[in-house]
Amino acid sequence: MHNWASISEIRYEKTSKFMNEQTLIKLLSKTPVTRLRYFDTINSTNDFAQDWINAGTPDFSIVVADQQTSGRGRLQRKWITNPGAALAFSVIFHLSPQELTSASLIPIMAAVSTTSAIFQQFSIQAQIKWPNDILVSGMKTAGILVESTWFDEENVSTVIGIGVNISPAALPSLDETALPATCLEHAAGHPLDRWQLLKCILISMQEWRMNINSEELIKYVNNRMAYIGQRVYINSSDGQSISGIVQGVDSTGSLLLQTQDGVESIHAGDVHLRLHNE
Ligand code: BT5
Repeated sequence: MHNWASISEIRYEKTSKFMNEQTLIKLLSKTPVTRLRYFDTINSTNDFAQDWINAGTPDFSIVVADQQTSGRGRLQRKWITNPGAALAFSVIFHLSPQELTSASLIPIMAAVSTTSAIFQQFSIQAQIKWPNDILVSGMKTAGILVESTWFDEENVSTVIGIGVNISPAALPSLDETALPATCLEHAAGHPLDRWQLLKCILISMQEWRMNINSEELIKYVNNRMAYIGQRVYINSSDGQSISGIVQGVDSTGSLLLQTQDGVESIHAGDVHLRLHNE
C-alpha cells in the first residue's frame, strides 16, 4: 500500500523543481511542437497562449505551467492546478481552411488524443464525458477548454487547454469542485511521469488532427464515451434543461440524445451535462 502524501512529495522534488524550459524543449524535440514556453507559475496557460497568438507565434506553439493561479474551465468556472502534481498546458493551432470546416470536432479531437495517450502511456482506460471531461472510474481526472479567435472568415486560431490530475496533490478540495475528482496515480497505484504523458498527448494530437474528419475518430469517442445508455440532463447557460438517454456522438461531434420526442442532436456550446441522479 502506498502512502500517497509521501509519494506526491517525492514527485514534487523529482518533477517540479527540476523542470525548466530547456529540459522540456529537449524532451519534446521529437514532437510537432514549434515553440515552447514553460512557467513554474502562471495565471492561465490559455491566457498566455491568447496573447502569444496576437504576437504572431506559429502553429503548434505550446505553453506549459507547473501551477496556475487562475486556471479556467468553461463559463468562467475555475480549474485548479496545484504545483508538482498535474499537467497544465495549452496548444495553439492556426486552422487550415479544411480544419475550419471541422472546427466543432476540435474539443473531441483533444479529448480523444488525451484519452488515447493515457492508455498508451499508462494502460489506464479513461472515458470521455461529452463534451470536454475525461473520467477515470467515473471521476473527473482531466478537463479541456478550447477557445477560438476569429481574425476574419479565413483566419482562425484555436487554443486547446488541457489540465490532467496526475498525483493526489492535484485534487481540488471539496469546496472547489462540484463533482468527484481523481488522479491518474490513483488508478495506476504508483507514481507516474507527467512529462512523458505530455509528450504522448502531443504526438497523439498531431495524428488525430490529421484524421479529424475520420470515422475512426467518431468510433473512438463512441467506444470510450461515458454514460452511454444512461439518462442525463443537459443544462444550457440560458437556463433550459433537457433530459434523455445518451446514444453517442454524430459525425460533427454533437451529442445524440434519445428524448421522448425522438433523437435530438445537442451542440457543445454552453451546455453542461449531468447524470440523472447527480
Ligand atoms: C474544464 O472546464 O474542465 C476545462 C478545464 C481546462 C483546464 C486547462 S489547464 C490548461 C488550460 N489553462 C486554463 O486556464 N485552462 C486550461 P469545466 O467543464 O467548466 O469544469 C470546471 C469544473 O471542474 C470546476 O467548476 C470544478 O467543479 C471542477 N474542477 C476544477 N479543478 C479541478 C481539478 N483539478 N480536477 C477535477 N475537477 C476540477
